[in-house]
Amino acid sequence: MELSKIRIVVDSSADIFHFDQVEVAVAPLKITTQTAEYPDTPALDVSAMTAALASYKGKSGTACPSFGDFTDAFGEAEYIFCITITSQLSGTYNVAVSAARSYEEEHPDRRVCVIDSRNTGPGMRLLAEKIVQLAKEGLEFDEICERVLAYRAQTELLFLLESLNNLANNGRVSRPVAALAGFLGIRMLGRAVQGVIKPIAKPRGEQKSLDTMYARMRELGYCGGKLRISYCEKESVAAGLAARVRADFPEADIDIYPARALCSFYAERGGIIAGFETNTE
Ligand code: X90
Repeated sequence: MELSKIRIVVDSSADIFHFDQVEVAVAPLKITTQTAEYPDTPALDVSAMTAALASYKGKSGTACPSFGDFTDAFGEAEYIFCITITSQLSGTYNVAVSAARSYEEEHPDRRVCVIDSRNTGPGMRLLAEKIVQLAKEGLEFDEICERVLAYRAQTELLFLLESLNNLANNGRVSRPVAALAGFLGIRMLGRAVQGVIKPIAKPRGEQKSLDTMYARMRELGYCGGKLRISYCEKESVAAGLAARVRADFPEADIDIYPARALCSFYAERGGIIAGFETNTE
């Protein structure tokens, strides 16, 4: 397909606001406290939000984008690929699907393919990059939809978190799971499985945690393919994972970047999220 006919629409948990060759539009999630609201847009100072939340004692939560946020993001585009955060943990996917239906009804000549990423952040970025690649290879709209779902099954998402407070307070992990982390340097290493958070280890200390994380990547089939790592505040943690990968795969395609508001809120300070390809050189 011609790249100029495509628009990629993501919710803000993808940490993407711009791509070089393809139009991108973003439906923002929101972070809310009893005293402030932070729309997850490029204008938001995410570090300031993280700092403000660290000293805030009241309730905080998040809200998915509205129907109108998605139709605004669809704009006037002819062919839309819309990638959302896992439908198991957020209402975003359902909102996107209903916005897509009404968009297609209103414009019978236009198409929207809504993809439930079954994860978030770097996992969504991998899917977006794949869409661009397939379009460049000349595939048609329906083929791209199919192939991107097949690709999703060849990717994995692991995350290493220092605190699970915000996930637990908002019911995205259970209390017993949350209680595992946060004491005496214990972290949670988790994996996205069928769109939900599955704890897989509770390593202690940064270096050991990163060793465990990389070992798990290898077990899941990572062998030098793409790796995308987002981090909240501590870039050194992401760099530590990348260094382990580079020791075995010096040529690996790795990208490291700060998470925007939604992923920063849940990953919390010191958290990293890694999306990677499995079984591809
Ligand atoms: O609709 C909403 O309010 C958004 C809710 C999002 C809840 C979960 C976000 C998790 C972000 C934590 C590590 C990666 C989890 C992978 C999911 C399967 C970051």
